[in-house]
Amino acid sequence: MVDMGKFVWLNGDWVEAADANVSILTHSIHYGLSIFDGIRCYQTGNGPKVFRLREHAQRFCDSCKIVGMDIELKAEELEAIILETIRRNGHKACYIRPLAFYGDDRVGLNTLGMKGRVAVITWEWGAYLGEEGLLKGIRCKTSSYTRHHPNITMTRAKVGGNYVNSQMAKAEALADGYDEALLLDPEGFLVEGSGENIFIVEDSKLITPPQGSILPGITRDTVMKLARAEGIPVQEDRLTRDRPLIAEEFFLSGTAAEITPVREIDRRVIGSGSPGPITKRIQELFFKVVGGELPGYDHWLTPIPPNALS
Ligand code: PPE
Repeated sequence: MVDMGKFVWLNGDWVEAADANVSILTHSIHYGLSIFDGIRCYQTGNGPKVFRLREHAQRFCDSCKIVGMDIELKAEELEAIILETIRRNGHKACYIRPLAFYGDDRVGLNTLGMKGRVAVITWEWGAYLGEEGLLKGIRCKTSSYTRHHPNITMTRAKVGGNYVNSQMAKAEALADGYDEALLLDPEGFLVEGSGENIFIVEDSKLITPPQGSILPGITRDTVMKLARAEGIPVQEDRLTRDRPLIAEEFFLSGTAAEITPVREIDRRVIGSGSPGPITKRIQELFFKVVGGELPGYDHWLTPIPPNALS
């Protein structure tokens, strides 16, 4: 069982987590059209702070717009609801899951005119790929599943249904004894993990796949900005699946996965087999930033006000 915060915001009210339930005819359960995002709130020296809340709230609203789901909520309103949910639940650090879905007002595929319902759920979530993974690196498998073409399902949007593909890839990788799956796009270029963006280090430069079929991750953007500020060159380039095998370093980025080093892909050891200097430096900078310990990045951290909704 996931240990949720005491209250969930559901359609305009805070309800106890145990009572935050939906009908069996909930449209999104039947047809997979839901929108979600994932945000982390970190403990800092000055109380809990939400990392890049503005960007996550905006992406959530953009995802709804992309699929034509009307949630009657602006990004700023969602931000206030998220902050108030964290305050009510008394979290010091947590993962935040805004969710938009179609309810039980209709069956059938016609969603025109339907309104999206919204929930904000929080829970405490440790290292997504394990503490040891963060420290020593994980083992990945190139998946037999292909990442969506953006004209099949729109990949900029965090649509629940898009994640059927990620779940297949993840289950396959785990069943085969790996920790995570890596996916190729329909043209055969390596683009993403099942729930993370990817970076390789080549000639001491960071290289990450360009926008296309990827979810343009907020952690990906954070890594690119931190690296450039540190004087580490960053390039966007398409990656054939053989390129990471001979890269110096490889890591994954994501809200849940944070900065997770990869030590092995398809039974080939990457670099020295343990996290390399650039991965370690990026990881260190990332945790300093989210912990409020690096000057100059306060604008990425939102404190929890006494009442965000007043
Ligand atoms: N690609 C995919 C496919 C993806 O799902 C995520 C986040 C990212 C890249 C990284 O995006 P960002 O979080 O903005 O840096 N995946 C979320 C879901 C994890 C889950 O298992 O649930 C997350 O990290 O919150």
